[in-house]
Amino acid sequence: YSTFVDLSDKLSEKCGVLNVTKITENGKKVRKNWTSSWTVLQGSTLLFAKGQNSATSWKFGGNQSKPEFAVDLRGGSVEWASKEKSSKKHVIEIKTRQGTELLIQSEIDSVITDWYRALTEVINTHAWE
Ligand code: I3S
Repeated sequence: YSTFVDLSDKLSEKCGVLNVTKITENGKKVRKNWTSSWTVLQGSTLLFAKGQNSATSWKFGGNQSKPEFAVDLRGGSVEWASKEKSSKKHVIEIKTRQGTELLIQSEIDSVITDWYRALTEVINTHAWE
């Protein structure tokens, strides 16, 4: 675990494993499907890679390094999800300008708090683009 922390500190991007589900796609409500996903914040793009070896292949450019999906955070919003959105603890709701809504969650509150901070910073930085 400490190796992982050391590695991610050296990368300019933020990354880690989160639980993720889409709730809306292109403005339409979709069925929740929580999955554990390797998550990367790269500039103003948030990328998700599914699969067991996502972390390794992402960093070392393996053939699974393509993201499962990616969202552009510019012009979007981030907030703590209300109880109506999920019964889980520590859930963040992300809305994009393109009409996608996602929930991301971690059982570890320091982890999700760091993500909240990072995402808020990106959204504030790119608010007027
Ligand atoms: O908001 P919902 O519909 O109560 O979300 C829950 C369901 O999506 C449920 O799946 P199915 O209804 O497809 O079987 C999930 O297993 C739950 O995890 C969802 O709720 P939470 O509160 O965990 O986000």
